[in-house]
Amino acid sequence: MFDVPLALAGTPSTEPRLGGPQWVVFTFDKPILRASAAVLAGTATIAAAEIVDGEVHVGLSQVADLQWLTLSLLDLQAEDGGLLASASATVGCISGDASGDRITSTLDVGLVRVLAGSYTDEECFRRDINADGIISTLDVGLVRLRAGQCLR
Ligand SMILES: [Ca+2]
Repeated sequence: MFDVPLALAGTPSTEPRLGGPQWVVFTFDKPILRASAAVLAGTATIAAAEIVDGEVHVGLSQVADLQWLTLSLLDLQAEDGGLLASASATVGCISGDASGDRITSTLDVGLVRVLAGSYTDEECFRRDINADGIISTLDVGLVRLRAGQCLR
């Protein structure tokens, strides 16, 4: 699976794949021992909150499309005993937005179509809308269906 880096300032990044973000990974300047996760804004269900190699991995399900989703970590404790009250991150959920401009349009359809037949890699994963590992006519159709959406 390929990852969308989340911006900590300015306009949040968007997730173009169906079902929205499945996992959000929080990395801190020191390893984390424990944390709990909550949805601060938007619609999604926290399916898991795990510590993996000192990072906090938050698993999501039932993520609504066309929304800004903000996740919050609470009761953070670092391995060295340090405490942090909370941390949060926001991601835009707009399936079909291959270009990442928060609008679905014929531009996105073209971006996906031009790579139809390619395997998904770090460069082009935003165009694999159904995240099945290949950019295909299925993805072109999905983007076309969603054209005309805008995340404000
Ligand atoms: Ca695909």
